[in-house]
Amino acid sequence: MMILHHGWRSSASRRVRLCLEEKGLAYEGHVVDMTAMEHHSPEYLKINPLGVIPTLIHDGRPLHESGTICEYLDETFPDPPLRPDTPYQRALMRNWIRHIDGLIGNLIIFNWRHHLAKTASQWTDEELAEKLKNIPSKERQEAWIRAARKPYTKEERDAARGKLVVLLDKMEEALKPAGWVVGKTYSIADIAAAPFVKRIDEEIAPDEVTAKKHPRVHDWWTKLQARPAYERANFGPFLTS
Ligand SMILES: N[C@@H](CCC(=O)N[C@@H](CS)C(=O)NCC(=O)O)C(=O)O
Repeated sequence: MMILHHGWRSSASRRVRLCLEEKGLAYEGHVVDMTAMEHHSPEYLKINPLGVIPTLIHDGRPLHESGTICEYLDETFPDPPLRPDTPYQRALMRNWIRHIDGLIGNLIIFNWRHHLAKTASQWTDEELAEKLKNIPSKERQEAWIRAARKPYTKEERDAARGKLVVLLDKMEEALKPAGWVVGKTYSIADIAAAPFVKRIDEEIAPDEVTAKKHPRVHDWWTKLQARPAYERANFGPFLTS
């Protein structure tokens, strides 16, 4: 049995859920409560030294990094395949995943405002300092300080939105030959992009995921959401509760 430590609204977790569902793999889901800092507890840091979600446990062994987890799942359970069949295209797929991973900070600017800032802003300075001690990376410490004390400004949100729109531009170009991000078929590159496009379409820049602005991305997104695995992966709305 596989166990997935995840969050319903976490983009990286959504990727892995989508991959598991595409493969038709059964798993036990453990929701990690980020507002309670469960992902920075000593027990969790043992299975995920970066203190982030998701983490997959397979055969008792933990694995972190959503892109790596998806590739691991595809190698371990090859049917249906989710990687292109040439080394070159697989390399391109990895570069896409890496590129999209590098954009996560631009989602955090929006996500955390709705989701974690409400809780974090109520912590006292002492509580905040105590929590920061358990966060492994400087970058994420800074993100929590921002969530707790210094909300992102309109300029920062605009800049982040701009970078996410550039992702759509890049995808628009990549989708030209076959309607998928890499090569001729659906792959982990599409899975990696899906949670980002979900957030952009839902809230960050809905007018950009349109037939008028990015027609190929619009068609790709319609096609991706129609996949039975998408429904089962339960991306859900971000902005509720
Ligand atoms: N590159 C990592 C990113 C994981 C990540 O940033 N997860 C976020 C949720 S989407 C998280 O756990 N954030 C908690 C924190 O930074 O404290 C992956 O793809 O697994």
